[in-house]
Amino acid sequence: MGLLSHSLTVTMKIVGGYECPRHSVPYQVSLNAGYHFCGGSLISSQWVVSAAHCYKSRIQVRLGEHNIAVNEGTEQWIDGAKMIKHPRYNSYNLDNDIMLIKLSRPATLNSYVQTVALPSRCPVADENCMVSGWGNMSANGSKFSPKSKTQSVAKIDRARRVWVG
Ligand SMILES: [Ca+2]
Repeated sequence: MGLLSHSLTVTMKIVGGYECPRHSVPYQVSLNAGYHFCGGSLISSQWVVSAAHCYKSRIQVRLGEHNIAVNEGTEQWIDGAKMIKHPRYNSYNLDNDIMLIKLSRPATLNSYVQTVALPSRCPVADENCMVSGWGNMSANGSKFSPKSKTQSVAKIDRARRVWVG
């Protein structure tokens, strides 16, 4: 899960994406609980936006990652201090599937770790958007992710909903 070019978070998995140029999506973070389980986007030095269905009581935010399986020297691992689900999140239909994570200390912003701007407007139907994250590079999962960031292009399919997935 990542952020769109218009700064909209999506909940779908990245399938059939391609590997990003290293650190070309510096706001994309990995959420870790002993394993990678979701993505998120850094919106300020101390706040990450993710999806409410990714909620856990303990989350470590991993910033500056490209390959999440190896140490590349660019990572900042910061524990989440507060995980705040949207108060009207509905786990049945995923309405309001959004969560804020406050970091226990501010991230150091550099060329590997950057914030992304929040959207200034809502998306429209059929609008192209860029999705990033870590996921399978084929739909049936037979081609394993290199554990590196991938990105893909998707379309907004419902004009009144932020979530694509
Ligand atoms: Ca790494």
